[in-house]
Amino acid sequence: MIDQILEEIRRYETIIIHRHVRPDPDALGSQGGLASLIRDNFPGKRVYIVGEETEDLRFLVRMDEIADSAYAGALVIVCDTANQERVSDSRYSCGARIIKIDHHPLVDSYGEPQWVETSASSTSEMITSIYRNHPELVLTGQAARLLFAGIVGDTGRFQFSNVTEETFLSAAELMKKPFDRQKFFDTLYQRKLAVVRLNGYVLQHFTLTDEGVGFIKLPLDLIHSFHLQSSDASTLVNCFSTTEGLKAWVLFSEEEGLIRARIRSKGPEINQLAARYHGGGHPLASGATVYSWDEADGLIADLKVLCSRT
Ligand SMILES: [Mn+2]
Repeated sequence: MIDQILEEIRRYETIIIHRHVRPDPDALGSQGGLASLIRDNFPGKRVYIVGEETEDLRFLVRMDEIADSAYAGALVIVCDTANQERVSDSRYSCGARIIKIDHHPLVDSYGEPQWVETSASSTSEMITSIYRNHPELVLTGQAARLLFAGIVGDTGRFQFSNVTEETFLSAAELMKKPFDRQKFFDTLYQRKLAVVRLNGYVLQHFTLTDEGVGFIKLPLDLIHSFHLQSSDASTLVNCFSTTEGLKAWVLFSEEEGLIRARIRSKGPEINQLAARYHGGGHPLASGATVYSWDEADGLIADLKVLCSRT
């Protein structure tokens, strides 16, 4: 599959790389890392990365602004995005061909070829494997930093169950390249004071049920009282994950007109449940959307049923 993808990359002059909306380090790391890998090994090709930026992760990589006309005859590669709805920048379908590179369970078939490896910790680990299979390729410190960021992000610093021997071998390979790892970690995990205060609120106020379900509801007015946006709350999803007796948990943060549910688990598989609430994701880490606090209570009730079975 890797050779097939390299072959396609060789065939196109313009390559535009997309990833999912509300990007995380793996989305940006796989997107930016792949772009670097192509630019550094196939000089002369036009390689662009597109999608909305988020303030917190701008330090990783910046996006390109391109005209619609750039898509004419272009190869589009979509990284880390299971379904087409979640692709950032709807122009992804305007190229000559789409390739999907992803590690989420296959929910939406798009692209040809589709390279999907659910056993990979991250899409960044998959991109790293291109280099590991072709050590003759140039991999710069900047590319290594992005791919390392993606692996670190999706594995919670190498502690989640998605970590395999391949994950460490990939990270070891990336660490051979020159980038400032300490500065990277310091910047990635630095938080605004207001977020640290909200973290304190969540720790004080989350509920733990007898079934082992943890949840916290963050209405918009509460988030605003901390001078934060709903998206700022997303970084707090794991802040009470070490609580004894916790099996699965959800952080609800309200936005204009909807409530985002970030669901995590230590055992019970929660992606089917997320799919019933307009979402999806991995067996132990998913996202969903509900449209009222009543619906949020429904999700919690379903999660309790799931947890009482295990
Ligand atoms: Mn990912």
